[in-house]
Amino acid sequence: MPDTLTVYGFDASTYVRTVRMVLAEKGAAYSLVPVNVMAGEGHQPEHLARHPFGKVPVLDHGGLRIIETGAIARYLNDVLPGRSLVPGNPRDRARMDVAMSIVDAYGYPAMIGVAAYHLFPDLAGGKNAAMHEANVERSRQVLTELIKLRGVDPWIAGSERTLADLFLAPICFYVGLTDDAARVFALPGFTEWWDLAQGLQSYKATMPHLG
Ligand SMILES: N[C@@H](CCC(=O)N[C@@H](CS)C(=O)NCC(=O)O)C(=O)O
Repeated sequence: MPDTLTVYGFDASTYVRTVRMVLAEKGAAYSLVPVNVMAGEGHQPEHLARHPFGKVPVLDHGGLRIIETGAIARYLNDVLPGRSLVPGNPRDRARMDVAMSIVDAYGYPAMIGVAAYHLFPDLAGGKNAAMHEANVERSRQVLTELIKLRGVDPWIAGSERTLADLFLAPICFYVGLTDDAARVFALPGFTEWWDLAQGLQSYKATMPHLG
């Protein structure tokens, strides 16, 4: 019997959704064990034993535990059959890695900041207008750099979808729910990518159930 795949996390998490999109792209069966970090469950001893920094996702594959979305996504891409989500050529692979790093380091904090301002301000420490404007500007800067990286290609790192697209799409989903979507997304070339990303089966199949 093949080793089972278990993801610890919750479907509203953008990072968890990236991992779920990889699994959906590969057509892999897995179970999602709920850990709602918004309800403080990430810092319960049971979860800290899985992830010392109290974050989701965590992957368990037949007893092998992996944390950090980039590492999980690359591991799944390596071990699961199906079309690779990592470019075979070094040039596009570097573009993908740069994009994933930009999304992780600068995109997530700013764009989730924009979403939190509208959707869950209490969890983000209240509404701070100055910080919000800074997050909008930062989000636009991040998307501008990613569009530049994409160049003439349809996807961020080339002619096919890669992990970079699967990193960005779940975060754009939340910005898209807010009144700031128009100004954050009003960048030349963004809509073409966003339309493609929203059309992915793996995107549609992992829509979070927001209460
Ligand atoms: N660097 C981590 C970031 C994961 C992350 O920030 N996950 C969020 C949910 S989208 C989380 O667990 N937040 C809980 C917290 O910060 O306490 C990764 O790549 O997996």
